[in-house]
Amino acid sequence: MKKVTMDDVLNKDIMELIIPGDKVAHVQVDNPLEHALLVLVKTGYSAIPVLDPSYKLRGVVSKTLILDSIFGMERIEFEKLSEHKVWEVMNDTPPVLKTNESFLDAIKLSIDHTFLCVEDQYGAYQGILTRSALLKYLNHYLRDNKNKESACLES
Ligand code: 2BA
Repeated sequence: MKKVTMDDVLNKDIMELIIPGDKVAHVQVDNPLEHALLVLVKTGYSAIPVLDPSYKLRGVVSKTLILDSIFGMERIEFEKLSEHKVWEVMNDTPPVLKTNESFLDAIKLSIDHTFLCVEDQYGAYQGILTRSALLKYLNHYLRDNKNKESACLES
């Protein structure tokens, strides 16, 4: 595997680390909650992006947000799953990373989020960048450097 330098890390094009939009599970703003819950349960993800019909990012919806919305004072109001739409419960200010932002910007945002939604400079949705993709890349860099240091000490 190619050695990674600190400059490589700081100048890493985040587009090389993202999961492209066509590989990311998503729901539409107008989908009923029951459809969103089904997608979340079947894919196994706890949260996924919400898009509109023009494929623009509108938010993020999670199992927790949906379940929280159907808990009434006395019972679980299952009928709400078919009556309410995704846009009513989603987080409409999801963490967004622009494609021209730096690797360090991505790390900073990822401290509080397991994944970031990625948009280009025109606001077109590109996919997601997961915290695990960033950690995997950093892990490669740190281990590579550690091995280099050990080799220097031994010689
Ligand atoms: P979570 O759903 O909370 O998933 C946390 C981690 O659990 C994932 O980390 C992955 O390592 C594992 N995991 C969960 N469901 C999985 C599944 N169905 N298949 C394989 N592994 C699964 P990451 O892969 O780094 O994902 C971080 C977050 O990004 C996920 O959080 C999810 O909210 C979102 N995500 C990742 N890939 C996605 C995709 N293809 N479509 C939609 N959302 C995705």
